[in-house]
Amino acid sequence: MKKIFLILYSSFFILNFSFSQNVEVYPSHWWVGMKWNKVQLMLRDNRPDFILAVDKLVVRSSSPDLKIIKVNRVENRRYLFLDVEISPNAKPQSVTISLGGVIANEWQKFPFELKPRRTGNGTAFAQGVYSQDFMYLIMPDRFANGDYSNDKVPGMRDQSLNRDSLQLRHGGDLQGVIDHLDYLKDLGITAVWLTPVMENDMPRRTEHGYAMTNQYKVDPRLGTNELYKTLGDELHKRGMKLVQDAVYNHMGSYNFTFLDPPMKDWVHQWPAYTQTNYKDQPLFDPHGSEADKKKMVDGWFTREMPDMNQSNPYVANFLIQQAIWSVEEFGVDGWRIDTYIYCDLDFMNRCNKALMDEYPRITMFGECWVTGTANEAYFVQNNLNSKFKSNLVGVTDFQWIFNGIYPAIKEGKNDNLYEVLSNDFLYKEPLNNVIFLDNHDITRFYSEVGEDFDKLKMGLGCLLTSRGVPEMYYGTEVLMTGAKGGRQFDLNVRKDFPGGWKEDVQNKFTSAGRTEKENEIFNWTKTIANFRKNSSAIKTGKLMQYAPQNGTYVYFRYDGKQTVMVVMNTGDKERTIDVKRFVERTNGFSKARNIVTSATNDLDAEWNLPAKTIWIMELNK
Ligand SMILES: [Ca+2]
Ligand SMILES: [Ca+2]
Repeated sequence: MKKIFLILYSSFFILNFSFSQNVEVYPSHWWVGMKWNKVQLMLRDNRPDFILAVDKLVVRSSSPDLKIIKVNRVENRRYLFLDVEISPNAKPQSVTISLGGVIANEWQKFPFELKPRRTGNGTAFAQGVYSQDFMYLIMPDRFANGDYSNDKVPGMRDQSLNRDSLQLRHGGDLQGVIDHLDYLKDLGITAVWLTPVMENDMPRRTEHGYAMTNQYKVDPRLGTNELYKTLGDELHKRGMKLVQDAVYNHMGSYNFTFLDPPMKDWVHQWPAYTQTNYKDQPLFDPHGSEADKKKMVDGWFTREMPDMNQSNPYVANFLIQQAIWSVEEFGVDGWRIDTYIYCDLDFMNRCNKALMDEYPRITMFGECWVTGTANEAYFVQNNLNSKFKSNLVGVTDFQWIFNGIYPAIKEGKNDNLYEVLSNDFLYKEPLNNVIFLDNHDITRFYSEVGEDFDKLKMGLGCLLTSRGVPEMYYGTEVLMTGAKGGRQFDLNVRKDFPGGWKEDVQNKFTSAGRTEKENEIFNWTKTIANFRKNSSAIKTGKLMQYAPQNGTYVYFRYDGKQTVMVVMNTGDKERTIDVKRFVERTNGFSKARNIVTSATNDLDAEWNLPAKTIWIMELNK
């Protein structure tokens, strides 16, 4: 029986040698030995007048290792969804899938590769991003231009290229990121998160990447799929990690699945354009209305960003498979998930689970821009007694920055930071919260604190010693400024990194190109980040904080091996602290060494803390 099958398959292959150029396949290939071995292939005939779902359609596979389980016809007959199953024992090979009607010469054939798994099998990649890491956020169009030949790509809708306007493209790319990985490593960075790199073939405002038009193809102005793979490899070579920015909630309105949808409910349809209410409360409010909840989840983010219908099983498979495919293809280590709270949360749990099943160490953190710790905890693994239980590993911790750091550092209100951290009992693992001073959507921290150098130093000191996964936005280490608001809205926080373009007069990637102050903040960051790299107490230890007193705030990071004491005076005047008050944690130690200046203080003394100062002290016997 087996032999006959083999003969049939091989003769079939020989008779039909040329492949159709017209069938697009998503995902384009898969791997042998994956847990996710039942794959739903989305096929599309890219010729306007041709259909794939012909009458009396027959679909064949050239290999018994890839079985066609089900052929799904959908409303749009130019599409087909094939459920295939890959044998657990399959060897890497190229399978030919053929589609045909009654007449033999009308067969359309395409190759489908079953590839060997990426080297390391999920150990050398998919490593997860944890509190041990220091993550750097880059908007690739604005960081460095490593390839001038891809600045404008013929045929793409946005043909702008003008660095004088923040609305237009600037030419930065993946090669520019690769060229500066050693700079980042030197700074102490261990993980790089890029705003989305997949194709955004939109007519305007394409700098941010959140309006994807093809989720499987790297934007040609940033590079190619191959170059993105190289970026992953180059990061791993340096012991660093790749974080991919996923957008599951929406896509760009020029996405091919919106211009030519497989079915009407691929996106959420409303009788008239309906925008989300941007309100997280209806999702957990016991008094909330279904109408508000529906508007929140199914309403569109903007007119240019149609809302994907994740309760449609075809959409769900498309998104989940794209996620797994990206990890294996590019060597992704962790995910940042955009607009998490606008997604179907049950779908998000399924998607996260599929990734965690395939890659046990992988992590994902969601953008949960909400106000209130309980609200934030709802969207992540938590200790709440709510009906819905999220399996999300981490969140972008907007409470830490907005309700904790801003009041503490801008106004000297340390109590606010103390209170925010005291609410950590709501999180299952607050160490997984991603903390930050700034990102691509909010005012740069240096501008937020009125370009007060001491306040920036305090902020960075806190960022690198508080609990959580610290994230730094590109350029903060060289005093980049930019405030959100006004006509430019978020564009002032998306300026170019000076030195990323060969025509730049200043090059702040080198110490010679930086001013004294810029070098001071760069070295401040580098010193603490590199201390942190070897500090078990900060990376994974516990936090103990003391109620702020007399304008000062003191917390400890500690484990069985190490104790680090962080002392802050956020006020305008020198303050005295009596260190004996902290005996619960200083017991057994006699000295404290400042990890930046190496100055040593006795622990049985009073310390005079200058105004606007943070001291990070390692305790010694
Ligand atoms: Ca370029
Ligand atoms: Ca939505």
